[in-house]
Amino acid sequence: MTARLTGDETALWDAAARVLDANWTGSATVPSPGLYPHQWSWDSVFVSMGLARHRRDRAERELLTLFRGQWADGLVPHIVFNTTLARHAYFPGPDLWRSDRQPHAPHGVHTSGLTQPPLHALAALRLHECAADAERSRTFLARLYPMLVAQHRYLAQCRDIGSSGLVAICHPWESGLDNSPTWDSPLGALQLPPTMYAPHRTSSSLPTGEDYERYVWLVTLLREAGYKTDYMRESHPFAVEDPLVNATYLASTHALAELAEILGRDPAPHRERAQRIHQALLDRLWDGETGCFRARDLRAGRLLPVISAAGFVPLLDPELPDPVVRSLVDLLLSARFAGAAGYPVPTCDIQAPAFDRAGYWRGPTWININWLLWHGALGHGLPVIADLLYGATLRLVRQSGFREFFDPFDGTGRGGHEHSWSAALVLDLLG
Ligand code: 9YW
Repeated sequence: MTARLTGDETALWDAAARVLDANWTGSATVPSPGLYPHQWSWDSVFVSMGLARHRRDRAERELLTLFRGQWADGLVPHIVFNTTLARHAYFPGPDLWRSDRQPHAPHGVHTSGLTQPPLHALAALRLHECAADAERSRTFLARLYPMLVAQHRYLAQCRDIGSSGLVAICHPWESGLDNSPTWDSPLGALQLPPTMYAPHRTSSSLPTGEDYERYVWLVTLLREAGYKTDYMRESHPFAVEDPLVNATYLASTHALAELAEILGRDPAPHRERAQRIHQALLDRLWDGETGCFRARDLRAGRLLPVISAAGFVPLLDPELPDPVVRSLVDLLLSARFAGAAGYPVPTCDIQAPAFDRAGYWRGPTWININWLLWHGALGHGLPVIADLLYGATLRLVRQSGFREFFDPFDGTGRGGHEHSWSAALVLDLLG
């Protein structure tokens, strides 16, 4: 903990640290006790950045434990299951994915077969930047670097389904924003078999019923095709280039170049790849008319209509042209995202018909999205935006605790309690 914190900040720091301590399993951190009892990929990324400021050894362990689930083709799965738990502890569990039947999957570890936003290299760089012992940190980086390179090779070789330089997601869960209204149109276009039935969720705030049938159907298709790239490219009905996923891919590609330099490796291939992603983001996902980035549906061959908070995450691109940055800032500060809301940033355009202030990724404010935009704003020298996000985020957790998500109008906490990334990112913000 840093000595310059006020008494109030110290209390917040201690409370956040207690959440991470309580959610530590001995080798990794669960996102939320009870609700999410396994290890999730982008949760571990955010958690590691908080742990780096609290218990450095655990930050490294968190990432290494996640990478134990990495497949031989480089895929970093979005869930690594804790197999000591009962199989019904969480749905969908290992039985849906059947990673044990996949030749590329690791032995003795059960995982999903999907990705999540690839922020891992960015986290590794952040861990290094705040390390007290640079030499020890380099040793850790040398161990992680080949795994990160394999992860990015997988994304470039197996997930560039549109041959555009961008990666495509094959399931809403890969976006991290599971039930975002952005997916309503491609999900609605799916032809489900008449016998399809998926167990329904019991929590009122999570996606249920029909959404779940579609989610499970997409996994079933991927599993039966052995999660193979040819199938994803040619036949899978859900393929979308998402601005959040690709902005995190770009930020991590830049981070990989920096890690290469730190380790005395060649950064040039990563720099070249970053250029390609940067250009493709602008060429394919920037919509000059609405002044925002939007997801591209590769199956329907069009940009998807809903404007969500994912459209701001390309602020992570350090080379975003000034007029694009200005448009994003204007939209972020407009009535559609900040106007009536006391607690930015809602996950969906407030004026969109699909906006739902309590609906998980359909409206509420999430700490990890605020953190990504705060980080992007700082990178573009936008202190007013960064301060707005910093202040609102701390106000949320002071008012409502480390909840999973929050009402964007009055800050009411919703979803899980003692949510790990909400606590971890507060530690990172307090620095
Ligand atoms: C689920 C763990 C995960 C996050 C996702 C979020 C949710 C799991 O929880 O998905 O069961 O719906 O959407 O982003 O990684 O916190």
